[in-house]
Amino acid sequence: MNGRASLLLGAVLTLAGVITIGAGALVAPAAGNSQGTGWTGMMGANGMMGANGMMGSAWSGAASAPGPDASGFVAGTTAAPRLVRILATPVLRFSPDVVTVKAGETITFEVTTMGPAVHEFMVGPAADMAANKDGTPEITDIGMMQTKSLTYTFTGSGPFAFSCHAPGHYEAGMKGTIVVQ
Ligand SMILES: [Cu+2]
Repeated sequence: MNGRASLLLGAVLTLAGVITIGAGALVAPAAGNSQGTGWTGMMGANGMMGANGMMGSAWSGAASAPGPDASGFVAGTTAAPRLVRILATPVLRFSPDVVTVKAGETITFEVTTMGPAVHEFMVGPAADMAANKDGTPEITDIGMMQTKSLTYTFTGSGPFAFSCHAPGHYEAGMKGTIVVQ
């Protein structure tokens, strides 16, 4: 598949994903009618695009470890960082866009791109996000369905943040907040 065809396919898959979310909400009260069955077959929870299908499983192989407010929380250390998974979405948002950490905690962020836009993930002092400061820890060129990881230790009280600096993305609001407890 050439690059252009690949890009087009990506756009179609992304569009289908957005439609699935809408259709799922619309047909939920009327499950069993022909329209609902159709969406479920190809695009629904167990279909190609759904939670257990091709698009879902590609990024849900490992769940985020419990956060400070959840039972089972274990603070991440440099020897055993805590895993936080973040989705970079085609609407130029991170999901989740707020991550809570304990002061001094070491976190491994696993960032997966969903959709055709290529994203970046930078994390560090909030002031360095706005400035896109050179030397701030960052992973780049995270393409569709790719996952890349970055490990960062949150020393001090911050404020810390994360952001994407692919052209225009930060300006469009592709940023997130680190809450230090
Ligand atoms: Cu981005």
